[in-house]
Amino acid sequence: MATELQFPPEGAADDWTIPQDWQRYTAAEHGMWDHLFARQAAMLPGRVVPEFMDGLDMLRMTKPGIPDFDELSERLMKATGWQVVAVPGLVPDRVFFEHLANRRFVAGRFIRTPEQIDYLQEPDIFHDVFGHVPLLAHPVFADYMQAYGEGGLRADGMGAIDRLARLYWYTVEFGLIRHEDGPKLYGAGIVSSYAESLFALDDASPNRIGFDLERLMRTKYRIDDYQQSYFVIDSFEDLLRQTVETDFAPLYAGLEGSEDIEVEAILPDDRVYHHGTQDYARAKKIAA
Ligand code: HBI
Ligand code: FE
Repeated sequence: MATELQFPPEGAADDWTIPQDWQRYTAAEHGMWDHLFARQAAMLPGRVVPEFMDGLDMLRMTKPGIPDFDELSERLMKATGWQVVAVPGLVPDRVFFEHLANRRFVAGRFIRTPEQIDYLQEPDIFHDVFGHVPLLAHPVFADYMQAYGEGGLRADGMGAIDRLARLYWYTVEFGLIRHEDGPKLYGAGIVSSYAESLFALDDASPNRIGFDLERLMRTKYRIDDYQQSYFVIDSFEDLLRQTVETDFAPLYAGLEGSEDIEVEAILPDDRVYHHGTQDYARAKKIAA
């Protein structure tokens, strides 16, 4: 991850928010949004959890151009009490959790350039808004995101942020969900990426393992490339129940000193949907 600033930059409020300045976007920037949107909208149906497409429709994200956060927040507020606010980039964990705990999703306002079309270090507005916002219109997922924020504030007090960051990474960013005709995508990092939307579901390389909170909190993750393991939740209801019903303090205590699990590992009591070949990661290592 790019280095996080420690103090709000020039022009940002104390809570790190900045104006979106929607009227400043150029035709080229709107065009970039439309290009990325059209590419994902064409390939996601049938691959992404249906509630994601419902959210796109309900929030009128199907209309052309970069969404105006005020319009988006008005609709989102009616649906689940969430709003979208602009920030300059990655914000300190505590600031991030504080916003989520108050149903404010922090989003970048910049959009990637043509050179960055398939990979960029920092989340841009397409990752944050197309990837994360549609499911915030889903009541149960909206509750999960707020519970995550509240859990983050508590974890901060217990020095357990990196445990919780793994939960975020393997659900909100790179999660798969069980569906009658096989696992579907819902993680924002996947659905906002054309190539990873294919890789995460179709490629024989990565593991696909049933969600297990404790196991997942011990599992390392990749920030520089596709994941080598993806975790499949049974439902958003189950994910929310496990999060709000778990007393995290004893869970963190129990994890103290436990060995981290490598990204490619499969454990004896994993519920294995797919035992990956890891061909992709091995080929990358050889090429490196
Ligand atoms: N800041 N703007 C922004 N977006 C994020 O997704 C984000 C962040 N700060 C911290 C963070 N994510 C994660 O490290 C936490 O989930 C732990
Ligand atoms: Fe994200």
